[in-house]
Amino acid sequence: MSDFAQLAQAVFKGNAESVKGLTQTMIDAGVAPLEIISQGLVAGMDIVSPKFKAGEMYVPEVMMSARALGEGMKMVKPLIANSDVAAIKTIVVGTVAGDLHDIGKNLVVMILESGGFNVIDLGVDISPAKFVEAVKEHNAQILGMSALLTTTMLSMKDTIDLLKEEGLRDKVKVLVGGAPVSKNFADEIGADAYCADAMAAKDTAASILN
Ligand code: B12
Repeated sequence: MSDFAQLAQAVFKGNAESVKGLTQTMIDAGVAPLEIISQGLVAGMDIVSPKFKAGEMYVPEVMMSARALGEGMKMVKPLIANSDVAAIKTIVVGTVAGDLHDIGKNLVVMILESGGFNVIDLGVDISPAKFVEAVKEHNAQILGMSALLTTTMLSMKDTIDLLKEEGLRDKVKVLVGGAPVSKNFADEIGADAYCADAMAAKDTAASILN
């Protein structure tokens, strides 16, 4: 098995120690950081995605894979040259105001990172003003909002309205998700896309910027 395939397998199996060891070996051998990410770390997640979609893997296993991948990412990220960083897209993510649910949001963050995105995780209970400020500060291409309560999901609309007021709506794509959220709701509030799960978030984020 090639080194890349071994690394991908370690991610798939959620073996963080093995991921760290193999990543270090590649770094020491002078393999390009973006190659380690795309052909090893993200390739491992590409084994996970279809299995999760098919119901052959469950949330805790996916989280272990994503966590293992995150360990590798942490080692490789500082080595990425500035020119490459410009090519990496930034996504600001958070759970909306009044809402403290973050299990799904955290999963989305990990999977987006596994897709090679630079993810700014704002945490929970994020007001429209904080979302908009973060989009500005980080020059984000995508904003992702999570809501798990029917009482808090309307805050997503407030954030989109504020983006419009600030003249930023054309500069950032808005993805929404969470159990009570639907495609209809996303259309109603003027979001760009609804994602049913973390894998869909990664696929949508990749396609929506093209
Ligand atoms: C765990 C949980 C909690 C935990 C949260 C812990 C934590 N750190 O998150 C605790 C116990 C703290 C909690 C508290 C409450 N909860 Co609660 N909670 C749940 C529960 C059981 C599971 C949610 C979960 O984690 N699911 C697993 C994750 C993986 O799935 P997910 O969140 O849907 O995320 C996936 C997708 O939706 C999508 N996604 C999610 N976000 C995003 C964002 C983007 C950008 C994208 C693209 C995709 C995306 O991708 C994710 C991964 O695949 C749900 C029940 C349920 N069936 O949803 C109730 C539920 C959401 N809770 C509920 C309620 C009522 C509450 C409380 C008000 C209870 C109370 N009386 O105190 C409080 C509210 C606290 C607050 N202010 O937020 C209700 C909401 C009812 C409603 N319709 O509004 C639910 C539905 C339970 C119920 N049937 O009554 N809760």
